[in-house]
Amino acid sequence: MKTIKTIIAVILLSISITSCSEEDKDPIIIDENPLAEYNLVTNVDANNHSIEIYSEQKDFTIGFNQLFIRIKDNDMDTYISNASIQWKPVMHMTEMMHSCPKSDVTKTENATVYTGYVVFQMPGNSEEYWDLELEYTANGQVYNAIEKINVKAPLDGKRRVNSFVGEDDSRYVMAMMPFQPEIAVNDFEIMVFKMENMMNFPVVKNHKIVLDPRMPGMGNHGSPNNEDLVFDVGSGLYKGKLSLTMSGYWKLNLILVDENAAIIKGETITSDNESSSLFFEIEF
Ligand SMILES: [Cu+2]
Repeated sequence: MKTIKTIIAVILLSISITSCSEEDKDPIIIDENPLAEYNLVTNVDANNHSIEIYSEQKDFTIGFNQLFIRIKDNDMDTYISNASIQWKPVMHMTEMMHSCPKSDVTKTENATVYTGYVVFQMPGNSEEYWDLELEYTANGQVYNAIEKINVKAPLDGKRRVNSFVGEDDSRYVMAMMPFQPEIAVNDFEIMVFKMENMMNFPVVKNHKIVLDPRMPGMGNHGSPNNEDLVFDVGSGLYKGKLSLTMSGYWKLNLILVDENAAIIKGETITSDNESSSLFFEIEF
């Protein structure tokens, strides 16, 4: 009887130890990758750090890229929190070097995760390539890193970015914000940047974007209830409504108009003119 009691006591004790240690495991779960649902697009090894860059997409792609960064201290085997990060993508072309539109890198709710966006206006090729320059401060020390990155054209070949010279002789970059098109009136957002010089691309404010979506494969018909895009100060985006009445290939014809109603780029669709020189494409 006594041995049975002892055995029961041992069993109970071991159960409580097990459940206790199970609870103790919880804090360790912090080590789970908070970016597991994103794609690791590059890992920069520098300064005994691994700088991991994640994207919503599979690769660095021309157009809008929302990116996430974590910096791992390889000695400590921990991720650095409260770093401040600056980045500069630079394309090395045969004739010149230039950057592209980008946001600042900001902190997220997770202290080890930083985020920002980059709008690549052209892909790399065998002779021309992109570098990502990083300067970051961690634990009071400034570090630099640089990594060659592979910026690709989208697999479906659809246009999500326009890089052009406007009627005002300025250079512009215009990117479509990623969205899931549906047979409905969709929220539609675009970012517009001016190429001030080779390295600076400030957001263009207070213009207007006229939207005329068409289906070239079906007599170039349009759709009702579209709304032209107007500038939203809070987000820095141009926001409007895109009406898609059926699935298939749509050409989203655009006209960029400045604050004085002067056309910067794009043409009206008529029976003689089937498309604008400024457009995005979707197929769904
Ligand atoms: Cu280039």
